[in-house]
Amino acid sequence: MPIHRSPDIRSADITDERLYVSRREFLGSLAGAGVLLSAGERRAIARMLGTADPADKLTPWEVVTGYNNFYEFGTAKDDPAAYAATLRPRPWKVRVEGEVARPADYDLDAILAMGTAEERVYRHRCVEAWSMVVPWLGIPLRTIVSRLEPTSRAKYIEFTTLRDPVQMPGQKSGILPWPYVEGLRLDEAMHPLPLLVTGVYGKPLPNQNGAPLRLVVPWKYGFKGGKSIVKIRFTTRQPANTWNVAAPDEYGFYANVNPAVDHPRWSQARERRLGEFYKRPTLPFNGYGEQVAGLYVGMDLKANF
Ligand SMILES: Nc1nc2c(c(=O)[nH]1)N[C@H]1C(S)=C(S)[C@@H](COP(=O)(O)O)O[C@H]1N2
Ligand SMILES: [Mo]
Repeated sequence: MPIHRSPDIRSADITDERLYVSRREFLGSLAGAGVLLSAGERRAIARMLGTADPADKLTPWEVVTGYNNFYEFGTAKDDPAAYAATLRPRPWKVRVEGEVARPADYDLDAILAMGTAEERVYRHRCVEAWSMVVPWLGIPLRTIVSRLEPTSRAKYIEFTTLRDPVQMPGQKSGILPWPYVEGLRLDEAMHPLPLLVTGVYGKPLPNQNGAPLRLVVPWKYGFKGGKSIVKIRFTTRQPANTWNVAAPDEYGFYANVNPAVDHPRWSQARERRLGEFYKRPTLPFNGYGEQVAGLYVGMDLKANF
């Protein structure tokens, strides 16, 4: 099969747009021109759609889908891939409630119809000091939040994972209080970066990665990315997020990636990119500081860890 070269993409055309380019439009325009992309070219395009550092290489599919935290299916990294087949991601409903003009039980498809899915390559950094680079596919969270119309009293959003010990046998253990809950400040949720993720590597989200809908907030530790979301609640008060409830000295609400704030039991200054041998320095806000530091002006990030 002949390999067609992709058209020249001038970086000047891309830079400003890089957070906003729709993958469907962009890749669609290439496909329409009969262009087949090499893996390298696909990586180059994916980089333009979100990753800050051009040296980032995508973490292989096998690792992204085989090395997971999802305690509803066990605490070992290979448990979710081995056991998450019991999760039934369809049909799926998402309850929207609290300080919002459009509270309802929405069919997943109604939520997905509120926005356009885009592919963005994001660094993903676990508090356990491993990291990956992942081509997530998802709808910008702020698009969906805007469509739901938070009231003027809404200051935070709480995201709740499914609770069903039949589908999620790990919930029979008391390792964490169930269901898993995460939260964001409303202005964090309205930032262009967070995605409500529905897929990865151009495919529907595997169960172990949080099918059918999960959060990804690239400047925060991985635990903020709640999986298999069934409820979105708008609140006036800061939500109690699961890891903060379980171990308040170790995990805060903000969880901004911060090499200057150590976890009580280990340093957060360096990380191992999965597949690499040498650790690399961890970047403030996971490398997204230019885009997000403004959200935290005047806050003590050591106290608000
Ligand atoms: N419901 C739920 N969501 C969760 C978790 C979990 O145990 N349960 N683990 C979190 C943690 S600690 C990380 S690092 C990421 C891992 O996401 P990934 O498997 O897609 O890499 O999911 C987060 N979301
Ligand atoms: Mo994590």
